[in-house]
Amino acid sequence: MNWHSRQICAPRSRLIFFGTLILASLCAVPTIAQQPLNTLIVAVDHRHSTSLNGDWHYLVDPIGRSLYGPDGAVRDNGYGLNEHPALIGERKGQEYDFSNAPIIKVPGDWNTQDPKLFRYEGVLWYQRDFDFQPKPEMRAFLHIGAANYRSYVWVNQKRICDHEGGFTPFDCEVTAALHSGKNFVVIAVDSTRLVDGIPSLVADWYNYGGLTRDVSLVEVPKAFVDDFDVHLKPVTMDGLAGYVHVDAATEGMPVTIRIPEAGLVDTVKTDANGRADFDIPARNLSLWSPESPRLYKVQIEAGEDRVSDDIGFRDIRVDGTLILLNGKPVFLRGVNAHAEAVGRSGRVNSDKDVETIFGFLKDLHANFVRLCHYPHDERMERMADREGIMVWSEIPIWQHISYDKPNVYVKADAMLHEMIRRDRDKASVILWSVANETPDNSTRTEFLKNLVVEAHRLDSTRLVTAALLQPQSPGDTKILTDPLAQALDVVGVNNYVGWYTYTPPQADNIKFELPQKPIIISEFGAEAKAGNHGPKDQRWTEEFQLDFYRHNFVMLSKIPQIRGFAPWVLVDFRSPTRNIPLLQDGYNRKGLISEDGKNKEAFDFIQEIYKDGSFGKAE
Ligand code: GCB
Repeated sequence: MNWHSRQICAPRSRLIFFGTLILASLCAVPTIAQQPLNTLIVAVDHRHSTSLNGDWHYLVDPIGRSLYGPDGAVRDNGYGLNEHPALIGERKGQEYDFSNAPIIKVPGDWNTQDPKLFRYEGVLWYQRDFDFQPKPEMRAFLHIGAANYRSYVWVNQKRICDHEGGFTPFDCEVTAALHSGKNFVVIAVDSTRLVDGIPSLVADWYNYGGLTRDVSLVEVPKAFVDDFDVHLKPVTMDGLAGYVHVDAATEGMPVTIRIPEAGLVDTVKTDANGRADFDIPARNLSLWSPESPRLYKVQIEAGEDRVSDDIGFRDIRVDGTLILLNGKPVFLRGVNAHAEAVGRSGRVNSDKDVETIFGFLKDLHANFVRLCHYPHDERMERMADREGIMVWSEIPIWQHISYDKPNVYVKADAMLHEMIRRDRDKASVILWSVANETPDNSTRTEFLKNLVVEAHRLDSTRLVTAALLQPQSPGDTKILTDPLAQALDVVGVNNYVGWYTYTPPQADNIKFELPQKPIIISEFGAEAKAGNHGPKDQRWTEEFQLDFYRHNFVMLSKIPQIRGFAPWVLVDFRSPTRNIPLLQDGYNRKGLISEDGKNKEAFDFIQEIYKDGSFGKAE
């Protein structure tokens, strides 16, 4: 059975709080449970694949008529059939034609590729032809790195799969739909914001629509490794453990895990579900850390299938209020980053975009980045692995979503699964975040606590966190009372004292009472337009932003259990809610760097603090 359908309809503990009745209704939720199947193959970037990036034809359907029928269900006679209008004889089909439609680049959001589409939110159809020669005994999957927000896929007129969620990959099996020679694929992407979507209607980032990440065709043997996990055994650190899952395996199929550089090899056998667990003693591994980001080539062999990955081994855990990396206290000198390309418009989706961001991180002397507020392009985590930058990765639960709706929980759960499944092979990822700044009420708390339990169940080798709202208690002592904190390993606290409340100098007198857990100040920041200079009490000047950080570091450094900082935010980013002409012009200006790559004064200040490294050395 397919991974998604299994995850949605099986009676799992995480759904218990909705009760059995609701669970039964979950399996009838049409948008997810009845959708054609898709899966998620791990380490696709390490497999041989045929890129389908490049030029695609596109057609805009602003009212969605070619995709949805009058009842809202997906039509089976829409543009997915890729028909052509009859110029002679009887009318046939609908009135559209991809063959002479304009061209759009994939990967890429549509908003920044055609000025007419800049503010467009809705349905846009992509189509391209490709050549294919089926190989005997092989299967083919269409891999889509991310498509925002809902997507519907046809290949050679067959409806193949759907996916909801704008920031995680999915793979659709196309073996039976492909033939020798010319084939075509049509993908409808709908970026409409939904009350029951994740995020919901409102977010402080741009709703870039489309096929925003790589698209490729992956060919694998009939039985192939679709998922695996190879990790250092927590606490004892004296071996490797994990599993390999083989899709379409016969029971008892041998699976070999080999790490030549460490002289390790083990062969285990799949069980009736295609899963093979292993446990390999290993005492002399060089452990991954920011100072020494060692990666090992891990080779997995199952039947005809071979996959190799670059994996680092490390232990991350909490001891009281400390975060321990490989048994030693670590302090996270970080920053937040949105997935917005620097120096050009649009989403980060190339090696060059990623290198630019990591150039800034290195320049800042950061050892940590919070990839907000959704999973980023997989290249980011790969680079973090190589560069020794620890990562916080988050699903897009941002402030208000429909916490009371079971089908929304199903979506959140799917996004959590997809995030963890894609990136569990990345040593750099130390924190899974289930949400950002959510309202403190019991429905929300139950919802998120269940996600925390699920994250731990899926992955016992990482810490679970969430960014909580700034404590709002009256007076100068801010007491964090949100009960969600108790469920978290590490508590993220967002804080805008000196920007949304108080003035920067007033921050000196503010105190915090926070849980006795490791605390990361997951956001703090103030806006400044690069090049706008003036007195330090004048908002939107670089001097104000600098003064904000000076006072904030004084205030925040007094929190004894603080284990990391992430200023908000590395680079100015597009936001539909930032509309002060000349100062904002559609950008959130809390960047330490402008959208065209210029450092503001605050960058240099934080760089000095991080470079010095004495901060957080106390332990
Ligand atoms: C926040 C949000 C972040 C916003 C930021 C701001 O608390 O988590 O998404 O962009 O504040 O600039 O207001």
